[in-house]
Amino acid sequence: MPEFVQIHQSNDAALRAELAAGLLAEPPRAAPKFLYDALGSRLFDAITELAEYYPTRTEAAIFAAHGGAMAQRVPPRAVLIDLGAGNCAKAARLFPVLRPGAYVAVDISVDYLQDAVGELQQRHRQVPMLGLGMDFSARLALPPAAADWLERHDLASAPRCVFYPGSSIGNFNPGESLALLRQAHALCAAGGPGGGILIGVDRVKDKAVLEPAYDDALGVTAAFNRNLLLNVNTLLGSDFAPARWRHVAFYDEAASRIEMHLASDGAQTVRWPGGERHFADGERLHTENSYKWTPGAFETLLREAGFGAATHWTDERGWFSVFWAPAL
Ligand code: AVI
Repeated sequence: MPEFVQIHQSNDAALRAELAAGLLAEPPRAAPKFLYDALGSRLFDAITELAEYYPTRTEAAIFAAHGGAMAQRVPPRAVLIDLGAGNCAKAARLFPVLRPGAYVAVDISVDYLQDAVGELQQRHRQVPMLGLGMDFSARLALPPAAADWLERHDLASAPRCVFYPGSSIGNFNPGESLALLRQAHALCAAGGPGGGILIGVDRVKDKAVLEPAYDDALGVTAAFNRNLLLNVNTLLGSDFAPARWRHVAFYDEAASRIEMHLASDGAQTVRWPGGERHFADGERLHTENSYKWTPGAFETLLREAGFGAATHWTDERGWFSVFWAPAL
């Protein structure tokens, strides 16, 4: 049977304070984590099916084509630590090639993990599995309950493979990415020799490919972006009217990032208990960045984080890369 541990979640008051501070900031912003309520997560799943959104299927093709080569780097019987595991589908597909000795699925809430880890456990009964609910974007480290779980399964000194697919690292700015990778390195280095990180990274490419991926013809990404306003209304008690906000997504070449915003359609005032903000016509609320990397710049970042020389696999168009970097 899998075990589940939930580390404390931000309470409602803290989330409300964070949201209000963002809405009152110059320029106004809301963190991308607010895109992912139940409907937002389903809309994101729909995005991954869109013709324009190439990252998910490109990464899946890289894993399918090069899984065997990856398995030669990732030590067998490693503790596979899956960051942002969700439905655990990506790790599940790699189980037959990576043959992990244990599986730790990490996501913001164990509620997202219960069913998927339960099902995976049915298929791999001999592999100890732990579902860990925690906000690893705030701090990535194994909580004492997870360290105890490893001890109890005699896995405290097994090599650790941090698995971070999906190019989610791109939703952090370079400084935050470095901090997260340093923590990932410390996590691997605390296990047995041979561990490292297996991470999916979206690459710098032509604007003509990047921009439609974040502004699709069906308007699914627009709905995903606007749904953040409904989630904010629920959490903060605000009165955003999603129909009065336009989805804006563009590639900033100098910063190597897609920016997602919501632009006010007409002048309007948004109110919530204890606060309000006036938005001028066209004024933007910044909701997400998605950084794109060159392989060289990402290798340098991995080095700075403490990892050894990286290897990466890519698709034939060179649009996406999966990196393996040993912890040394
Ligand atoms: C989750 N993350 C990697 C997605 C991305 O591509 O940055 C989120 C997303 N935003 C709009 N479309 C997809």
